[in-house]
Amino acid sequence: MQPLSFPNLQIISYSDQTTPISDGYILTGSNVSLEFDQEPRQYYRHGWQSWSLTTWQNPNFQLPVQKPTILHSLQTDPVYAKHPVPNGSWLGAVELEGGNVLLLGSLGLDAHVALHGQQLHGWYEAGNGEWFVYYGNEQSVFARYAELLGERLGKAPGKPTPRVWCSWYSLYTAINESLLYRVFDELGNLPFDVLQVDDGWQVSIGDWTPNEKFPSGMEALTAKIRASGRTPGLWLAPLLVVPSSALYRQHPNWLLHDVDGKLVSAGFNWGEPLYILDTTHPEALDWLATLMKQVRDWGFDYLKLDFLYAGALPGKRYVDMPREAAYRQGLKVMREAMGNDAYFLTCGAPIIPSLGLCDAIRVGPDVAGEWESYRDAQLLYNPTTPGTKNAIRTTVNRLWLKALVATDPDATYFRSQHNSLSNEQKRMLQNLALVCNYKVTSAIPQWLSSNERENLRAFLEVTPEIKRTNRYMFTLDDCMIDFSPAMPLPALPQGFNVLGSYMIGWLGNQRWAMKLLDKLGKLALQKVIKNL
Ligand code: 9PG
Repeated sequence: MQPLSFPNLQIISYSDQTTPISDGYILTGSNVSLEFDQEPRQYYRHGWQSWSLTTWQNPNFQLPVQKPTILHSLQTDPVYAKHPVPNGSWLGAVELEGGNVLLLGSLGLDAHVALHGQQLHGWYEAGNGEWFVYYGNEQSVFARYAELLGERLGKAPGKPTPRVWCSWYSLYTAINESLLYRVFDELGNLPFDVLQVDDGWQVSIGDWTPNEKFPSGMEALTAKIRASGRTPGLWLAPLLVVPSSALYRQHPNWLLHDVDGKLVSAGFNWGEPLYILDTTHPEALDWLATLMKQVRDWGFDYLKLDFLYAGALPGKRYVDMPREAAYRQGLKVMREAMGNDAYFLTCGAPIIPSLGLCDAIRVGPDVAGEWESYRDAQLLYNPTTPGTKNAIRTTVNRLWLKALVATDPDATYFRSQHNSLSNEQKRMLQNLALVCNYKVTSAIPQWLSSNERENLRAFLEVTPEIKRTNRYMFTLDDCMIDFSPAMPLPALPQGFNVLGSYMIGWLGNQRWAMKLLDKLGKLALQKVIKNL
């Protein structure tokens, strides 16, 4: 037990060791606590991976367990998905009287923080570790934490962030060679640096070779992109393996199992359960390195590696090591194999363990052409599913990471076709991309009015001066912007919604229902792209 003193605040800390540093303290211990003598006004919870909820919340509010549970390992840290008190990955913070913030942040991996009344409690899942404690103005507290993380884990080299066209948010998995070639032509001289091909090109999740929709192969695709003066980009989910893949049949021993010898599930998507490569298995690591070299040889210099959380799920690994250390080892092997000259975006990635090994991290859930889905927000109470409000909320609450790595807020929309966002909501998303200085869009020129196309061009060309005025407000040059409309969490299900929540939650856990949803999504998509 040890008193820690900050201007206007006395706290009691419990740890193995306490070391004062210039503007805070470093604690050491596998279990540490900070006790303060007042009710916190707000609690900052930090989500585990890109898509997981990051928000300030009422400390007395216990968020309902998000549904469906079949997606817990895909959307949250499944170990803590049902944790009974407010909690978050690696760090936690409280806003106290007067508005200053007290932060407890781990400086290592495999750490978690929870709030118990007037106490922040932090623990490492395996062994000992260091923690940073600081109290003061919110922006400086997070800035100092970022600095220390950078010293421990490394920073991105700070390459200029490219302006990216990505196929996902318009064409989804319905991409094919001729359609993409047509869209690339239509993009004309819009100032994009990267044309990134997303999910839909591969034979299967695990079999990363071009499918029948890309008969000319991947080198023809990169040649087409290069001919337009842009850099080719590619999406892969290299750590996932689905049962229908050849990889699953050929190398069952590379997959991550639990202590009972059962396969560890990374959730459910593409109508199939998701399994995981064990990133401590030497053969799996070799395979990953070969894959990275292969995609570089095809000519892709911008890589979006997705669903990376899978590598850090709990399991019994080939080499016994903490789960996030195992992930980081896999990430390092992939980074080295692709080379530092590739622009590397991690997605669905555990945040802190990815630092220092990539150029950019997606820091929020997927956007969608809809602000908030009634089903997902009101019935499933799921703040991680695709939706523009969810994406803005989590991204804005993670902007402190900008000091360490490029923060990808996901795509922006310009179209009114196939989109229900208001102009104001679209602008909020565009402004967030300017704040992040990370511009991605899936705009299909054929779907844009001439006005919308000009808005897109202007967006790609501007680099306004950004100032943060408070937690949710910024100025872009002289223009004031406010992200607070995206912050409120959904209301708790009440009345009829309680029954709806139960039913939809149950349905969401049925594999047949998820498969059906996948099929229906594909049908709807065919209609949308029919006229392209
Ligand atoms: C391709 C997409 C895009 C997108 C990624 C990722 O089931 N889920 O909750 C779920 C969340 C995100 C997601 C897919 C499923 O999207 O973020 O940009 O690349 O994969 O499949």
